[in-house]
Amino acid sequence: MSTTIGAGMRKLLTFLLLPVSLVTAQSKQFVLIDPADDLQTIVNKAASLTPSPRQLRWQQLELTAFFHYGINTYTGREWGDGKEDPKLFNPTDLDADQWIRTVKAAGIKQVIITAKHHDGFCLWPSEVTDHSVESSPWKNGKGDVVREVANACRKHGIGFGVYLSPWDRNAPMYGTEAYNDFFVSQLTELLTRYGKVDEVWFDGANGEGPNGKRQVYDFPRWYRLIRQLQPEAVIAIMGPDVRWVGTETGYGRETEWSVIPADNIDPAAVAAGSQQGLEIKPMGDMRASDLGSRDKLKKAKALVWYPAETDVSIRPGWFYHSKEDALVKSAEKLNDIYFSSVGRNGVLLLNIPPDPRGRIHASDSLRLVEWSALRKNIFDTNLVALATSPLGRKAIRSITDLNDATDISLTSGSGDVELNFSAPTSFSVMALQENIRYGQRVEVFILEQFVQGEWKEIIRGTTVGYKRLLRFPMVTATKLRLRFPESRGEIRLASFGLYR
Ligand code: FUL
Repeated sequence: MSTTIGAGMRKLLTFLLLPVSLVTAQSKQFVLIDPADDLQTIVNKAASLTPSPRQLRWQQLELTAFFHYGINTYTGREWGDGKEDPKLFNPTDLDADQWIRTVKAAGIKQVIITAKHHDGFCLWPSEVTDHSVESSPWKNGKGDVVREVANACRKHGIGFGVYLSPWDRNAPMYGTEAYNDFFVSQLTELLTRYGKVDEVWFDGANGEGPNGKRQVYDFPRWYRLIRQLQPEAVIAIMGPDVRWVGTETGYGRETEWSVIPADNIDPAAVAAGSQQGLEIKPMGDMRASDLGSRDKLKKAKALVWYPAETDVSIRPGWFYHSKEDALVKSAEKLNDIYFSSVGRNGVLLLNIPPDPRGRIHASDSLRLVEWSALRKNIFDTNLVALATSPLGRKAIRSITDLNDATDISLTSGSGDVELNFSAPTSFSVMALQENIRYGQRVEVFILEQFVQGEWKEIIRGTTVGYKRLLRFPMVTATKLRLRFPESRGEIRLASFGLYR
């Protein structure tokens, strides 16, 4: 957003000088659908949307972690009622550096700490409540978990995010307008005390507070504050940048579009230029099995770039309970989740809850180490890099160089990627990536092998987006082709991997 001219002046200039189509073209995260648009026009509009820089950075992380930690860690509950004695919070050996070292070794690039869960207990010494670490025996009330996590993130080059629960079962003013001010104060503390914040996570839970009242959350005000104080932070999942995938299983949709309809983009605001960046949470049915097919686009009023985050816990619960030590997900299960989240055009948000000592328990860290070894083993050698192709060496390099900004351009129907191996080559995993800086376009892809004079299908799928991973029974082939029979325009293929 321009800061060199006043908002009123900018509105006026935009309104006078630019037709609506140009106004929307400035911001590529959303576009209005005109009732007169035919399907092809709508599809072209969908194909033209791209992530904002903050959304792109976030998508490239692929693996992120949640740390659910707080008073519940000491009561054995999942949802506290806000009446817990802060004195219960007493980690004996809190080591945030160990949390970050553990997740970093597993390839995780960003973490989110539950600075405040629904029970209202703050892991940092908030100025606006005593219900915090300040009233706990830990470090004689002088501790700050949020700071320790932020510092460890900075030291290890890991992104840092905060979860601040809008629902607060402790705050006495919850359910009144004063709570929105209280929430703004807490958010301001989190966004100004700890350096760069990369993600702010708002949950949708909106239960009753201590006085039995429900709160009307002032989300627009909170978004404005975040944009002002931490403009590079993505706001998830009750926010404009990142959408909840719709389940807490770790499994995203096989067909996962990052461009989906939104019902609440205000055409008047867009035309007036006052809605240039997306500063509202797109509304619509975000839990349906199909969000972004042509059928859905046809009925849309507006389209937005609104990618999916897939959250799941490594344990049955979100918080640590010792009785769940034997129920930590296996490396194979985590890998299946990886293929079904990151491998389905999502970002995985894996919860790893610290234990009452204030450390990641060995049961969890062992599984993380095993899972990461499993991934390294699978993705060690990209066989595509060993093949020749009529497209040439340079093209093969572009799609195997691990750089998602280098790509090859293909058109639907005629732009096949043919590969020839000098000897029969076996593989059972395929990885594809679109260069989403140009948008998401692939609607159907098919991998085929040439056997006895004929092309025979190995595997097919629908969307690719930032990343698509597929596993299938081992195939041995010397001649292959990857086809894209349906797409929403030019395809920018950033990577093509085949692995054993
Ligand atoms: C939910 C919360 O109610 C859970 O406790 C957890 O924090 C999860 C990530 O979001 O809605």
